Amino acid sequence: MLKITSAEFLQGVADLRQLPKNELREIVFIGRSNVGKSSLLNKLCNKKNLARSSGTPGKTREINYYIINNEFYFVDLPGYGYAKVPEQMRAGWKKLIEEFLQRGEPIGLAMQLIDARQEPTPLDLMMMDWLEYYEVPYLLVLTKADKLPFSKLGKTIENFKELFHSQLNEGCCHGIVPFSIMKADGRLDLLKMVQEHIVDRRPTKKKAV
Ligand SMILES: Nc1nc2c(ncn2[C@@H]2O[C@H](COP(=O)(O)OP(=O)(O)O)[C@@H](O)[C@H]2O)c(=O)[nH]1
Ligand SMILES: [Mg+2]
Repeated sequence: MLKITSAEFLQGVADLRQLPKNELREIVFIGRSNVGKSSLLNKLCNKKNLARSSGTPGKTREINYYIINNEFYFVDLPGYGYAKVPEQMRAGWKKLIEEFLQRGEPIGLAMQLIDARQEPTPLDLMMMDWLEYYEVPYLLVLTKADKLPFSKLGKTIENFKELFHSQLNEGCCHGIVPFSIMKADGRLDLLKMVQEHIVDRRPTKKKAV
């Protein structure tokens, strides 16, 4: 099982020219503001304040890079869906995210977060369309699962499966995982997926002769 022994904030990126020079595999976190992205990152790393939750939702416009075990990156994309963001900023966000996803190969896995209690928003669906289009393997993570009774959680997962059948081509979706910061089990499921996707797509090292 993957053990996270070190996790540090590396840098914020507002423009793809500022991407870290060291090309390591990336695990990318995507979701609307307030969905629980910072909480998930902190929980996976067992660090209380690694990902800074921004006071004003929608204010973080940068892609935040964290370096994990000196081996791969956790990448926190700016949250979306905050109503008060001006149109011009929204266009900038779209361009940044689309260019980011187009890079393809460095991205080992994306985690698309959706609140377990809510229907996916049009922006959530657009994000999943992009992930499919750019062939990024991704997981659908249903956050705040503790706020739903167990029976309803099962129904929610069924509804998402339906959605994949009817609207998305589901080729790149590697699973639907309920998650709660209150419980340990979702964390282990996600770490297992992280481990698989940093190993599988890692470039082969040169053999010593
Ligand atoms: N009950 C519950 N609350 C959560 C969970 N995850 C996040 N939250 C709360 O939701 C709010 C937004 O979380 P945050 O991680 O800052 O969201 P972000 O904007 O997506 O980074 C905070 O008040 C968190 O404490 C969860 O699994 N269960
Ligand atoms: Mg956050």
